[in-house]
Amino acid sequence: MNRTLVKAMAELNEDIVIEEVKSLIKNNVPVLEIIQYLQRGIEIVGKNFEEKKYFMSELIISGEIFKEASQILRKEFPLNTSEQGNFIIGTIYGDIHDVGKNIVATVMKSNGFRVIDLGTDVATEEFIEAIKQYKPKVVGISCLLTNCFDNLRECIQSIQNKGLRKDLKILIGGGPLDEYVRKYVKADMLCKTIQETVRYCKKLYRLD
Ligand code: B12
Repeated sequence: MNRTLVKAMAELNEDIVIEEVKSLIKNNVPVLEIIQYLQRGIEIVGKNFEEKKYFMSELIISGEIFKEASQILRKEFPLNTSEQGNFIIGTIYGDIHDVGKNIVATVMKSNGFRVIDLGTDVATEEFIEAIKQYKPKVVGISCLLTNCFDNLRECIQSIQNKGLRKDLKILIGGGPLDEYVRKYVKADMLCKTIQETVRYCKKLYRLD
């Protein structure tokens, strides 16, 4: 556990975050481990926001710092151009959080998937159109807001109503999601970590 990085992220100390990320890379610390430290730090930011110790401005800054660190980390992932299977990802409508989604997209790309990133605040219809066009085996939907759980449920139900779910697994992810939510929204799988996501998708595409 790298306390310096967790603390710097939690306290929004951009210079130290960037310095520490670079130093950990230099010392061959695995990229996914570095992401975990950043994530632990930003979780503290969220907690401070909840407890009204931080405000909207701090939330915005934390997202920016995480993105800057992700850009440095992105260069460390091996480029993989084999594109063995389509993977659609997007953040559910009503929700604009994209830091986690972007990391998942990057790691999936570097593991040989052709990633179709629909962005944030994605309408059900956009997911449906993309599924028809790209015919993936897996669609990943990100959701970080409790008040978007019903959107997630509606979206998944609509995909099913269109008859598109037979050969498709719907994967969900995002900080506040748990097994209870997965059952409520009727998703196939909840992945809390990037490793879990890659493992699950590789198994489905028989790439492991
Ligand atoms: C940064 C941040 C923001 C930034 C987002 C910037 C951006 N470009 O994304 C900004 C400032 C815009 C923001 C806005 C808001 N936010 Co905000 N935000 C956060 C914060 C601090 C960090 C989120 C983050 O980036 N985490 C780091 C990433 C790496 O983690 P992650 O997203 O969970 O992703 C990981 C996994 O979950 C998984 N994963 C994620 N997505 C997916 C998808 C798939 C398919 C898979 C398989 C896996 C997967 O993989 C990732 C890597 O491990 C969280 C706190 C928290 N604990 O999450 C609050 C938090 C999510 N926000 C919150 C709130 C309330 C808001 C606002 C409503 C505030 C307001 N009053 O306006 C708005 C909502 C705007 C909107 N409509 O979306 C609450 C949500 C509470 C709730 N349960 O609903 C939180 C939890 C803070 C809190 N504790 O109160 N926020």
